[in-house]
Amino acid sequence: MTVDTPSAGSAENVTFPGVQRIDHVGIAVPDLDEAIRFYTESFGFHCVHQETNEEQGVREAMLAVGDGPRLQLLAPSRPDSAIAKFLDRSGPGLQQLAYTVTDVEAAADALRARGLRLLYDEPKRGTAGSRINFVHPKDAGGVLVELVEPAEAGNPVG
Ligand code: V0V
Repeated sequence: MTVDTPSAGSAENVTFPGVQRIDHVGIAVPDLDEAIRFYTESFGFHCVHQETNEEQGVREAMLAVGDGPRLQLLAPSRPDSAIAKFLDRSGPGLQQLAYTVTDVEAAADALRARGLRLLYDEPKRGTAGSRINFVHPKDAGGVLVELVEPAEAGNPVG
């Protein structure tokens, strides 16, 4: 398989984005309460957090099992949101893969330097006061990649 790598500078002047771990996997769902029920009753996840993010147009729930990455269930809170568009086009399913980073601005800069398109010029507010940005799926092998700087690691946005 041939993989096209975005144009980048020479190895010595390119920094890495500071990815620490997989933070969560985001799943688009039409009905949040029904999806929470499905994942808790079928797989033994438990819901650790819920909120509505008006800017992103989502009602979301974080589900945990053990100490591994979390599942983020994402339901649209309005019809013009990214999740509503995703559901219309693709139906329910995997929408994003999120990485924990130490510094979301530094991570975004490092990825921009490699030629990847970031969706936002500045970080937005994510779950539980985290700071987030996204890599365009067309620049990341067809995967919408989210960068998450947890609130504890820096100053929350908004
Ligand atoms: C679209 N495409 C995807 C995709 N969404 N590919 C993989 N995964 C996805 N999730 C493909 C689509 O099929 C097209 O492919 C192409 O990208 C461009 O599509 P488009 O029509 O131009 O773009 P849109 O309008 O569908 O927008 C796609 C993006 C949008 C990624 C730009 O969804 C976005 O802004 N997402 C970031 C915000 C977000 O996802 N918020 C909800 C989660 P073809 O047909 O050209 O081949 S909020 C959240 O995660 C929070 C709060 C948190 O974690 O804390």
